[in-house]
Amino acid sequence: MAVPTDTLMHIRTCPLCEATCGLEITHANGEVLRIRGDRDDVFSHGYICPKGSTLGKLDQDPDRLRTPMIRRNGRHEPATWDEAFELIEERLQPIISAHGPNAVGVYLGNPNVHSMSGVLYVKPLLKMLPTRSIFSAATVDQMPKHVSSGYMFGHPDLIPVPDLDRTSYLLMLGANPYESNGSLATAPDWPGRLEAIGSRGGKVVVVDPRLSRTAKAAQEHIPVRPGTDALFLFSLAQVLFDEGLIDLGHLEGSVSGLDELGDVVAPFTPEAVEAACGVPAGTTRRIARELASAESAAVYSRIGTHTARFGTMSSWMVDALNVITGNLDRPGGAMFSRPAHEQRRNRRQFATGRWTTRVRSLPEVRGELPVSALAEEILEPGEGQIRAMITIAGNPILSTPDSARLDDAFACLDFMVSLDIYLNETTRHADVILPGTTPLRRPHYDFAFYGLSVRNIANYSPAMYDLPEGTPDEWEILLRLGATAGGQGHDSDVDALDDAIFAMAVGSAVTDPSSRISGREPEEIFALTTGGRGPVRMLDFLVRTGPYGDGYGDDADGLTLEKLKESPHGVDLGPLQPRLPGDLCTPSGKVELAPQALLADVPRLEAAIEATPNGGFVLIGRRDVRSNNSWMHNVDVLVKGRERCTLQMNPADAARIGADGKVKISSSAGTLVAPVEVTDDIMPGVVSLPHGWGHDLDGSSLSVAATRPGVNSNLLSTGDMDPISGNAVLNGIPVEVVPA
Ligand SMILES: Nc1nc2c(c(=O)[nH]1)N[C@H]1C(S)=C(S)[C@@H](COP(=O)(O)OP(=O)(O)OC[C@H]3O[C@@H](n4cnc5c(=O)[nH]c(N)nc54)[C@H](O)[C@@H]3O)O[C@H]1N2
Ligand SMILES: Nc1nc2c(c(=O)[nH]1)N[C@H]1C(S)=C(S)[C@@H](COP(=O)(O)OP(=O)(O)OC[C@H]3O[C@@H](n4cnc5c(=O)[nH]c(N)nc54)[C@H](O)[C@@H]3O)O[C@H]1N2
Ligand code: SF4
Ligand SMILES: [Mo]
Repeated sequence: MAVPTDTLMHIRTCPLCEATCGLEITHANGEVLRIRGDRDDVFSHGYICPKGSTLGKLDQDPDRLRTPMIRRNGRHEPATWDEAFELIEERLQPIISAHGPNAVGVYLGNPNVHSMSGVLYVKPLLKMLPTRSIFSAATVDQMPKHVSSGYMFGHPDLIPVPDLDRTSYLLMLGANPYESNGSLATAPDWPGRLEAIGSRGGKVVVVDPRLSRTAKAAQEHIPVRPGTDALFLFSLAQVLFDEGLIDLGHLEGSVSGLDELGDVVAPFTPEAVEAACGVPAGTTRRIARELASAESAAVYSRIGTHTARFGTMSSWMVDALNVITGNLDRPGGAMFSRPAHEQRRNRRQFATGRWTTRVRSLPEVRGELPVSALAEEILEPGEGQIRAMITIAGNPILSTPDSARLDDAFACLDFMVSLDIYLNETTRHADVILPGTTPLRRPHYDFAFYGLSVRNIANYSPAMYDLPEGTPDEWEILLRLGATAGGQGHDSDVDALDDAIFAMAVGSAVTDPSSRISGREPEEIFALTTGGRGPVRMLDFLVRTGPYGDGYGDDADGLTLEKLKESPHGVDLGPLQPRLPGDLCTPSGKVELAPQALLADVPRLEAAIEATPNGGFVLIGRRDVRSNNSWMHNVDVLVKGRERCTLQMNPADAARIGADGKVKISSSAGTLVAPVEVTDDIMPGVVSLPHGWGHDLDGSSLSVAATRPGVNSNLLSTGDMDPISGNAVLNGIPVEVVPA
């Protein structure tokens, strides 16, 4: 390939998943020539996965939306920004006037946490449109972790991460970072970091109904019956209490509820739960002793345990095990990151259920409602019914449970707006689609994931391409949408709104006695802050007032946006440091091992001890490194090759039912037909189908994805949920499988 003379090099952080890899992008004349891992990145050291190298293709995808679209007579047609916002105002305002703001539902998808705009500007939108009908991908994902953290540590975002690079023992449940690249524990190159644990004489144990790639690479794999992790985790704790292996380490004196915890786990002996979990009692006892005797150890669990009936019970016991083995908040154990943008958190009692859903009275959690309840909140007539929807970077028609019903519900809405980069399964229902900003055209700093990182890192990337003339950035779209929906008019002054938001942030910092800029003049702070406006200005402010910041002058060596700009490969702020008890936010100032709200769900778990398998199949999901939930299947290099949307089944099961070729899978929610893949990697009685497929719905415009549509696994998931967190049950769904 002849390299054009005007070739440019751009360094940026990949925003696609939680791993935050550094990319080195060679480009010329508006075309990406090559993307490879940035070997000088302080965190990823050159690691990259197949998705990271496709950002140029994503940007150039002809199907990607570049102008607003308005649906007229059932077809989406290009429109101007003014036309789009005028129509939003004209259609949304009467609904709000007649039925109130709760008649407008909002669904927030996963990419919101992968962009500066989403993290910083969705909140102001929701403030302007003060609806309580808020739903997000969090309730098909990690809500149990927020709930257990809220009760145990006092804040739903105080989430400990395994200290991967220093631990000598990692017990990992329901996670497959060889495919997912890790979640709620940010680390580029999980595979390399896991292998290093083995190389330094440590051990990785993977608990998973499937022999996943991660399980294959681990020192030990323990197959578990789907949905029974909580029983297994409770029994580990039972052994530790029973055998006198409790050691609180440096948290001695900072923990409350130890005796109650001991009492509550007592019935969950390894022998009692063995039949339900499928884990031999001897194995459970051995793992408990290994955990207790390891030089350092971390228990870590992810989506396979969170999207389950006892998601919060599992999440609680994971951290309880870290505490009672003395591993919470110590090097090599489970620790808390301290990101550069962190602001002080106050102590307060975590609570849920401040309001509830209308139809099933399901509690609000963190200000949102379970997405499993969205369809009924739209379909069930009556006071408080949702009549209009705003979806922001989400594809709930593929990603959330009982999708056929949600598809029907969206078709019944009076009005819908989507902010998205594609006309896809969800946005095809929208009356107006506003085109979002793609990764190469926006600045980036990982607000969400540096707070969950296994090392403290700060890395800022400017936009690689400017936005085309007249195209607003996503934060501007969010503000204009908020103002339009909130009745401030469709052509509000977005810059003035942004200035007001920034002034508010500065105003509350200078009047907060604990802030580093307490008592300073707001005007002085405005004048010193760089970054123009929008999220980059806010980043400068947050970093400078954060734990490593220059404090606007009180520490000349401290971090600023300017310093981040001078370090395109990132700033390494070092390994994680102990933070407890000082940073606990519980009213008691202690780790709460046995919060009442969690104790209340234990009887339900106890009843599950008796629920032994009935011989039917249960369905679980899985991820493939080339996918990213539902939305990267339009990039040809990621979907070519062998079919990946297959139902995995154990050979013994396949022989028993005569499965060969295609099979029909049915649950109480629906039926679909998929190719079977017979493999020893999955335990008998369990079948696995990936999510995010099913790109064959009329009205989408995904020309590549449509050639390899696959099937939507969420046609089979039901409205079933973990009652404490409202998280959907996506793993462990009873299904019937027969040859098609
Ligand atoms: N059965 C089953 N279902 C699952 C899961 C599972 O394991 N099993 N996993 C769940 C999990 S963990 C998650 S997080 C959810 C995800 O659920 P969602 O967030 O609802 O789904 P995504 O597939 O991530 O869809 C993202 C949407 O954002 C759009 N998009 C991408 N980038 C941008 C951008 O920069 N700006 C804008 N405006 N739009 C953008 C895409 O086109 C797409 O429409 O799925 C969940 N669903
Ligand atoms: N390639 C790729 N990467 C991704 C994504 C993607 O879609 N594709 N999505 C991103 C998102 S939004 C998220 S949240 C993360 C998720 O990241 P992970 O949590 O690592 O998710 P998975 O890779 O689905 O791994 C879940 C594992 O749980 C197992 N499992 C299923 N049911 C059970 C059970 O009952 N018990 C136990 N112990 N295990 C069970 C499955 O077999 C699977 O191996 O990945 C992120 N990264
Ligand atoms: S692992 Fe995640 S962050 Fe790294 S290149 Fe792949 S998609 Fe991007
Ligand atoms: Mo997720």
